[in-house]
Amino acid sequence: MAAIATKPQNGKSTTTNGTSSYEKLYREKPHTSSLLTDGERKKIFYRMLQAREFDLAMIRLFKQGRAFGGVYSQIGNEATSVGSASALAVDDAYFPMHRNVGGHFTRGQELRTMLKNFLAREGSMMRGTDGTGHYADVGKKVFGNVSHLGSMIPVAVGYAMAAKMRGENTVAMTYIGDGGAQTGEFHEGINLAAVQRAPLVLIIENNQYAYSSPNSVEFACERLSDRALGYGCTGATIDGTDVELVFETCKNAVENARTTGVPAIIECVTMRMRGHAEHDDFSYVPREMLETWQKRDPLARYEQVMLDHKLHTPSEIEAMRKQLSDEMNAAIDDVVALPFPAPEEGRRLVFVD
Ligand SMILES: Cc1ncc(C[n+]2csc(CCOP(=O)(O)OP(=O)(O)O)c2C)c(N)n1
Ligand SMILES: [Mg+2]
Repeated sequence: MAAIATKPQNGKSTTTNGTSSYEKLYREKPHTSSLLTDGERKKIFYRMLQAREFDLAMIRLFKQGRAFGGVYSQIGNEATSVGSASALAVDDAYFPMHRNVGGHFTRGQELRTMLKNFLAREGSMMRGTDGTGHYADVGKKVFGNVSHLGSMIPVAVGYAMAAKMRGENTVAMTYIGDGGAQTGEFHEGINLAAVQRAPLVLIIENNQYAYSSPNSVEFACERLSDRALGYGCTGATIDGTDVELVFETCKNAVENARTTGVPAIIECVTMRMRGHAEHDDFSYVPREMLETWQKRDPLARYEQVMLDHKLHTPSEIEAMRKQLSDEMNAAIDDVVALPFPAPEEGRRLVFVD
């Protein structure tokens, strides 16, 4: 009988303090995708800016005591969120997680609709019972997050299987964090998708931490996309701060899933630049680590691309920021004036009579 290896075949040699093999992913010069027109580049940049402004506004509202529940910022995740969502066709289905504000905007969600949800107002898609993005908007094919980590993956797989049975030729895209990727449902879901040839693209947002747990205590394999081999799907680990690289990798995965039914695991490596939510001071994150990742800010990187390619001038970008922030402030003024739901609303639709 062959001896069993006594060392991990492929174990991570270090933690995520800046020296693991993930470090090799980062390139000073961002990728330029031949699949994008300049008009599409500008749209992607705009969505990233919009997502950042939304986050900054929500952080302000939280500090003012005007936002309820957790405020989960996606700062650091804009390239992953917007780049991946931009790879979908309108008829494809989108199952976002809690750091995908940019993806909601990319799917055409209106600012006021988002704010009504996030500020828990009566008449919002979640009827004011929640202050995040758990809504579903069937018309836009956005099926907002199931809170239990991992549980949305089998739901998205089910959608992809149903779409295939109906002959729709659509793809389902969903997300999971580095922490959520360690749940049983991650494994069951991706295995089922592979066996059923269900067109699913699963993005792992590896932002280094699950709440206060670093990658080093979450998994022992080298990279999370290595799992693709074990399940019989395609896989890639990429720099999640490089939006055109994210877009191109996802676009290829989406079209491959559409034509062959083979699902994909795409691990986007980035950094959660705030606490888990705004109540968390994230003092457990080494400050040098944040400084390293600050230099890789996905929005700043793409802003530089806009300038280098002469797609925008600095003053145009400033004007865009001002316009977005003015729109945000006007929308906040309107939405905070709306009533909250009656308390009984919380019990409605929980059980069927
Ligand atoms: C099954 C389950 N366990 C715990 C939680 C509480 N929880 C919500 S988000 C979170 C951290 C998730 O980390 P990760 O998956 O890396 O995503 P990130 O927040 O870093 O984007 C935890 C523990 C939950 N929602 N579901
Ligand atoms: Mg995480």
